Amino acid sequence: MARLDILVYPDPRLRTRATPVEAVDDSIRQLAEDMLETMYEAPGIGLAATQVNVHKRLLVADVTDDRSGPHVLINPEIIEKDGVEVMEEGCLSVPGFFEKVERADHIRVRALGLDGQPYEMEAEGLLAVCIQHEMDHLEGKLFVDYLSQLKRQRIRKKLEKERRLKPQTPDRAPAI
Ligand code: GNR
Ligand code: NI
Repeated sequence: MARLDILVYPDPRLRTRATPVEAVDDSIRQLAEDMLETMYEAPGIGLAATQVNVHKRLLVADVTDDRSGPHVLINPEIIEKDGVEVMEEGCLSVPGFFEKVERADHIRVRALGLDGQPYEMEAEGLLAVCIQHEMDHLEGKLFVDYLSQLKRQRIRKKLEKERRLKPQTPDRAPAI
């Protein structure tokens, strides 16, 4: 098990469109496990591979209070959506900001499970919102894209400033 680093807006890597998982193998199962650990530790109710800089179509979610409802969705597709829900959303890649976003409140999703087998699930309320939020990440889309340009720019500027004030962890070790 490993905890992964989460990219923070406006990191351009969050704009990458993820590609389908070709084979559900042990490396994918390990990634899903690491993503669940990272999500629970954060804590968050969902996490898309995009957020940990892996640009594959995989997401995890658990909207329960006691970590009793983990979902792993590989190559997810929404096959039905219904109704409208406005919910205050947050994002681990946009820390500290919460804004209302409108989404479908009932969805039916087809995905591959950790065994590589296709399955379908229905979700409503918070889980439906969460899965739509995660699937947006896989398209390089963030909840701030639904806000006004003014709000989005305010958020971007505050997070850029926080990043400048924070000691930087280099992507690779410096070559001395
Ligand atoms: O932890 C999270 N909470 C949340 C709340 C309302 C709507 C969506 C979410 S998802 C978010 C975790 C995250 O950033 N996933 O990409
Ligand atoms: Ni998010």
